[in-house]
Amino acid sequence: MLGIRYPMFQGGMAWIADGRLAAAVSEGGGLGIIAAGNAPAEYVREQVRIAKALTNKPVGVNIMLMSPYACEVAAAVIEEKVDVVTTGAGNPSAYMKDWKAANIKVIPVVASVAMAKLMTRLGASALIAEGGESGGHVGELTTMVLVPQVRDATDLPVIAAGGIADGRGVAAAFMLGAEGVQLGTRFLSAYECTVLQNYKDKILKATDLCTMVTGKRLGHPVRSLRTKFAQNYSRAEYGGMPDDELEGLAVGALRLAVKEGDLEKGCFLAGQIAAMVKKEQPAAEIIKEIMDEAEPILKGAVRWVE
Ligand code: TUI
Repeated sequence: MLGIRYPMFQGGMAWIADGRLAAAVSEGGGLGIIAAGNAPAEYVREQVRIAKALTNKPVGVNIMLMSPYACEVAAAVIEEKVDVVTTGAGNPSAYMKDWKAANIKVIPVVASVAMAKLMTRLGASALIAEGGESGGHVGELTTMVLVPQVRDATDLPVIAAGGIADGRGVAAAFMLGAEGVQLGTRFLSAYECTVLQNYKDKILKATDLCTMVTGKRLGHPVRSLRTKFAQNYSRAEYGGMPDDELEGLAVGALRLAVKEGDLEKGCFLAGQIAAMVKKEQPAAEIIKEIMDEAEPILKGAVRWVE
């Protein structure tokens, strides 16, 4: 459907997944995805052009639907002739007709069965079933529970996301009914990922309990590294800080982590699988290593009886 060698997407990580990372992933045989995040359309146009100058392979754009610029980015991807659009953190129904008319393949993240059914009805090309092991904005369900239920709710290809960082995770996702995977945290360690070195180092040093979810009280739960900021926010959240003050704490926190490496005020988004990200590598090597590990696992189907 997409003309990619391996059924692997690189997740659209706000302020991190730029044209350079996306191009490197697409050149490596996966689908590179530029994250629009909270940026205006002009940023997205620029990144699409950077990616297209670096690769002839398809590249996607992820639209974060809570962004104040979501509407202008939705129009820009049509003008820039983007091949694939993924969406996150909301319901893209309002844009589906225009994207489809422009022949864009629309692949929304769904966090529930109801959303999977709605997106199927509205003409999505595939669905990303993202469980709460992921970094960033999280739904209620885990990957283990969400993927098979989305598989049963649609005839579309299902791409599993959340908690996958190696070949075993890919194989497990396929066993649950997925036909593709999306990885975010693992690509933070790609050479071509231009995030600050201290962000990468924090991922490389992460251990199993290094992430936590904050923001539930205001209805936007987000998984991030357990930094001083995350712990302070959590204390404020459960300590009765008024909503407007709490919102103020979170404003710009993502950008401060990525662009300034600010440990006091920055929110370092990361998935639970961060502990399994061990070294920096070229994006193409990450993809090949993972898929080479998954292949024999999937070929050697379990036999219970001799
Ligand atoms: O979107 C993500 N991950 C993200 S977005 C982000 S930026 C942000 N900044 C501040 C607050 C919140 C986010 C950082 N990480 N992943 C995809 C994803 N989408 N996970 C869950 C969902 C989702 C949730 C509800 C998709 C649809 C949905 O539908 C609700 C509805 O409106 O019906």
